[in-house]
Amino acid sequence: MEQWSWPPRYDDDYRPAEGAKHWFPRRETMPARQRDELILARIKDVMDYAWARSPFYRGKWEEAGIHPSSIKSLADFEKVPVVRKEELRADQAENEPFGSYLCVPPEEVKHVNGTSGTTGRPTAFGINERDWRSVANAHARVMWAMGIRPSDTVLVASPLTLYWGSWGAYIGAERLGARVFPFGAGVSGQTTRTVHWMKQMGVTVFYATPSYALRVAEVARTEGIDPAELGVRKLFFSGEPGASVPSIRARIAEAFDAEVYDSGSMAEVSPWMHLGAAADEPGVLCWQDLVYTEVCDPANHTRVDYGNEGTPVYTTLERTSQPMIRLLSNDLTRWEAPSIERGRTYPFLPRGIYGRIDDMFIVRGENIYPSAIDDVVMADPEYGGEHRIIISRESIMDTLVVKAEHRAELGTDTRAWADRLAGKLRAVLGVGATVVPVEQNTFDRTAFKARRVIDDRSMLHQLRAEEAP
Ligand code: 8LE
Repeated sequence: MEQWSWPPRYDDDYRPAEGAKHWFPRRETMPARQRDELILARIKDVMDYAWARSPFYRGKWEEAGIHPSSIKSLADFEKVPVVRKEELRADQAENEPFGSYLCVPPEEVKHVNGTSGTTGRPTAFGINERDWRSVANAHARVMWAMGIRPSDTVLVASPLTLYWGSWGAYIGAERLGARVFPFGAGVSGQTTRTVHWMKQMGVTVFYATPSYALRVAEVARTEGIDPAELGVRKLFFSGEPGASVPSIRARIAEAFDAEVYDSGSMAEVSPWMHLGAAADEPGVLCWQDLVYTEVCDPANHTRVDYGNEGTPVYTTLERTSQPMIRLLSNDLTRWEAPSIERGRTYPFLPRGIYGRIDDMFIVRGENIYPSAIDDVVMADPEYGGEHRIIISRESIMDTLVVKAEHRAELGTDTRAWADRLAGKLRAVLGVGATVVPVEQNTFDRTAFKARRVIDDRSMLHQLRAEEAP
């Protein structure tokens, strides 16, 4: 198979012909069953490698009575215990700075990325040069499938911090041979400059979070620039739900008059574009030969059948520095069987990742995802650009309040609009929501991942805990 070896070795000079649809046609279109056999063999290589080098993995597997040699099928592999992010964090705290799951000598680590550390201890990602190149090659390949070409100018409009999203997009675009424009995001006043620089540099491809794309469009308009006139032909995203949420996707596509591609799993399992779209449609493919994805039952971590919902569990097949072997995402998605109709024989997540299991809340027995509320609210033509979701506990019942900005300039009746929106929410969610209209620009905009849910119940729980003896 094309440049398929362990440890990975890519020809950095390779690039398909401009008109080619696939970067690696065989790897991308071979019968899924045949690929699975190669993946199984690779999983064994990766497990042997980690067993020999990582006290973290060896200890974990010994405790579970598993030796790499006992994995004879992909079904056997489901018995390998999942890794939780907390375990990585704890192991790293004990084995500074990269944890005992680092499988190369620390001197070999040439790039450091990390989690933001807004919740708990930040985790450092130590990446050797080989992995950095593999990620660049993998991302170039997925971006090629999005139709990005060397003649493009790719704007990286996510924070150029420890966040792997930005760097992953950067090195992918660079490897593909495109022109990369790392403008970043998150600095005060930067968005206005972004808009003007986009125009000036002739940006044709835009990478950021979906929330930030909408912000850029909003600021462009206040600057008197129609975002559709900026010349962007494609936008690709990662970091949060949005690019596969119909109304958000439509808003972005319409604003920029361009194609929208979803991508993204988790920084730990970079190449994170292994969940990446290959067409201008909602959903992502699971590029199994890069990172093997199993959509699993959250209770027992075995694969659910195609057609069902579950939580993705990821295994990197090309990482040598900090390989991830069955990393539990705690996100939620639904997967479908591979079909050559989609141009690549990979499983498909038709709605992308819809959110974190932890972010789901239950109001009167109904499971509700913030992204489902976003979808309804953002589909409304009178929606003013930002909202907040407040779950509060009045008496015994949980209640859902959505504070949404209303476009007052339309001159329509705000109260009637709020009632109408509440009706739409009830129809979709199955529970009533109170819609509180607020003025436009009431809420802060984000340059990164949106945080729209305010959970009043946690405040209540906290008060109770403090009251307890
Ligand atoms: C729905 C993938 C990357 C580097 O952009 C990223 O955000 O990684 P990070 O910071 O480790 O956050 C991972 C989490 O972001 C995932 O577990 C998931 O909850 C969310 N996420 C990332 N990409 C998407 C996403 N949720 N759709 C996406 N495309």
